[in-house]
Amino acid sequence: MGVRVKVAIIVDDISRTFQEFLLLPGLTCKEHSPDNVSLEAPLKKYKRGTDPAIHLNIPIVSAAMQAVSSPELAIALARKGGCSFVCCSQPVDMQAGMVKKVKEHKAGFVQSDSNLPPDATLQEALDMRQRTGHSTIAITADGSRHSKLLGILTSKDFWEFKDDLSSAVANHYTPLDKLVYGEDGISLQDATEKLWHNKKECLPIIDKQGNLKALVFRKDYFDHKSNPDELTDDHKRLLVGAALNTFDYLPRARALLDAGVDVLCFDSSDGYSQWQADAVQRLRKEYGREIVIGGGNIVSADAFDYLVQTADVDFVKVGIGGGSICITREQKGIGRGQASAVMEVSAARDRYFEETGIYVPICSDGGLVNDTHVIMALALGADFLMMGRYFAMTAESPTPVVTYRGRLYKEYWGEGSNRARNWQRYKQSEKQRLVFEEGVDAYVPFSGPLADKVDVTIAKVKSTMCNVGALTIKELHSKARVTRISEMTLVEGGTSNVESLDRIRIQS
Ligand code: MZP
Repeated sequence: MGVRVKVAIIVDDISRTFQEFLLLPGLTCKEHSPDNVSLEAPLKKYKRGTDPAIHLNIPIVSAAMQAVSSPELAIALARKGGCSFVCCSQPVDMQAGMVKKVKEHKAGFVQSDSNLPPDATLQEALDMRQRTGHSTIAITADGSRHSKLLGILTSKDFWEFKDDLSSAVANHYTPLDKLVYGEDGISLQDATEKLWHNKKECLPIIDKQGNLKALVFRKDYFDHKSNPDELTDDHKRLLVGAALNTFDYLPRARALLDAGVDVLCFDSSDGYSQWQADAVQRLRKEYGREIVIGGGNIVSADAFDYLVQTADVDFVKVGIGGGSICITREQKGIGRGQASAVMEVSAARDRYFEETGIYVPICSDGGLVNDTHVIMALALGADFLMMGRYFAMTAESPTPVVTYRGRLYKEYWGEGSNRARNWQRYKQSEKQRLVFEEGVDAYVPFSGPLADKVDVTIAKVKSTMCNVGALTIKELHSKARVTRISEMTLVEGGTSNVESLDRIRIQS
């Protein structure tokens, strides 16, 4: 007679991905126009009947990865209404420095990066213009960005084909006494008023000693006006997040909070752990409930309950093994299809809300291959989304653009790859030696400026929400009806029985 042994529980569910679903249209009423859609998403748990203390204006955040969230990308994304998470796979001071850079970015106040001393030649000015693409050059006493401002040289001050290019810029620039300028401490609103009243393109800001502090440009005002979703704190500084690990989280959190970080989030490929619960509780003891701490990553309802009830996190990140550069599932046989994970965890979130009146937002992290996945992740219950590859492709990610066979690419590597050497996140032994990799080192096609890409994604999300008949993400959650699709439905959804013009053009 055989001995009955307990075997693994087989979860009665197939692990599903976003690709396997399609949304069905709901009734679109006259008020369902993209202009009326709000994509606000909570970033911190909140009680029924209250507003979240902090929210995103668009439901998109960038991944805490070396190849993704640079300060430049964080600035560009916050200006669109989202938020970046600066990676913790770097020394504490470097990470805090990146956060500081974002917080110090004063929308509208630009640090002058084109400066020359008065004895520089017009040729040097021309070379600088070509190099930087900026036609406004500050002429300062020693040619550095913060020394005494003598005047401004713009393309209106000399004629490239008529003037002697070997002559000094001192003979051409508009001196300070003929310029309209602002004093250090002036508000952006007052600076803009000054530009407008005086019909100027650029307003230099100087301190009491006459040293150049910043420049304010008319074009930036227009740019600002065209970014109505800009995500700022109470002091009008851009919002930024940063990642923590469960090892040096105390000194790291201290440095990040000192630098002005708005949101903290544990970055772990498996967040269903006592390490994470201990770390969150320790941080709560130190800094209280006010600070925002996200937990994860998890893929099941029990893990959600644990992180929310035992660890006391403010939001939960969902996703294991679905990231584009991730080989965790191949290497360790652990993870879950991203759609299944999001559906189960969002059901747990809703149940928790019913029982306690506390809403804990969830973030779907990784594996979003295109804009339809963005829409599907939201429809299946995510409050907001974290993406790596999507942002690594943009001009603002920290890696250089490279060409390969005539096409433009950017480098993108996983935090669990040898290259990232993020020992804490993927720590496999006490010796902290990376025994095997969980991420790959790769190239992704270059997709241009972040703003253009995000605009298209947001336009598609809003348009689809109108098709469903939803004006908010919450409404999308409750109204979305999805159907599972067959392989043939997928084929039918592409072009069929036509020759695409692109193909014809390539062949001819
Ligand atoms: P994706 O948007 O490129 O598909 O996925 C980004 C997400 O993959 C990150 O936010 C993170 O959760 C996860 N990630 C980062 N590094 C690795 C790895 O090396 C990884 N395995 O899985």
